Amino acid sequence: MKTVQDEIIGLLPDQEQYVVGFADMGHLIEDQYPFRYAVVIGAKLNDQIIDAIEKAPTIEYYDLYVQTNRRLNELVVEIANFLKTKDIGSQPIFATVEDSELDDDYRDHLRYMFSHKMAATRAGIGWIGKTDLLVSRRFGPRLRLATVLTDYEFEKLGTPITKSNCGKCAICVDCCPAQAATGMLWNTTIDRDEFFNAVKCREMCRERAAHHIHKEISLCGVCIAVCPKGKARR
Ligand code: B12
Repeated sequence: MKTVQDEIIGLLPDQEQYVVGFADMGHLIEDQYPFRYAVVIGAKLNDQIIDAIEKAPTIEYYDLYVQTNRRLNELVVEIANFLKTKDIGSQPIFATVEDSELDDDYRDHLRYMFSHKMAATRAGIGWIGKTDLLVSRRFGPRLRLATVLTDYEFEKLGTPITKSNCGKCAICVDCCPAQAATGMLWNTTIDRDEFFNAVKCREMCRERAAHHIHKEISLCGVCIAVCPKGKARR
């Protein structure tokens, strides 16, 4: 008989283009959400489009970002609706944060109340790289994430990843146009602000997006493009 987990995996449109993980969030989100478990979905980003990002975002990357968010948002709603048919409580967390959800605290600290990357490390999908990206085992950082929180205890939960696997590689640190990273290796006891300056990153993202694609958005993608973990093996 198919488990709930198998059925969720079956909802993915294409197994080659998506990664899915199941996480026990323990006490990590209990102050914010009444759920303990998470289904994390990663949608692979197109290699040709990512490879074409050299120093700034391209219009093709912007279109991919919009499309991927839409696909992921639809998928997490579909998973939540499926869980509802089984009387299982859940809440989809979208890939993007709407402007209406953002308060002054977010603008000052650039921290949203739910981190997809945290759910992804707990699900065993990957680790946090030196420029604070989720580096997945399958697609490197070339993926966007969305999550469904639930109170259903899945049959097979992922094994959490608690430290970086980037070793001495510092390509993303050297290539970051904002010089936002210190090069320190991540582990679960280190706060983002100890190794990554999100304010510098955001300023550069907005400057480059305005200049190169004429959009008011925080878009860059250089750290995604240069990571050797995600590059297609040719
Ligand atoms: C705010 C935000 C930004 C801010 C701040 C970025 C930042 N690094 O914090 C700004 C505007 C600068 C930004 C920029 C970009 N962003 Co952004 N952003 C977000 C958003 C909305 C929230 C992130 C957040 O709250 N950060 C706060 C810190 C504290 O959390 P965190 O960085 O997520 O991760 C920390 C914790 O998770 C912790 N952690 C991980 N596992 C565990 C386990 C335990 C036990 C503990 C205690 C901690 C822990 O480790 C991390 C470092 O401390 C997320 C969407 C979301 N809801 O998650 C997207 C998101 C992080 N952004 C994303 C992307 C792709 C970008 C850009 C590349 C833009 C672009 N699309 O071109 C750039 C570059 C970002 C970079 N190098 O980090 C992707 C990342 C995908 C990936 N492969 O990692 C996300 C997940 C969106 C998505 N749906 O996929 N972003």
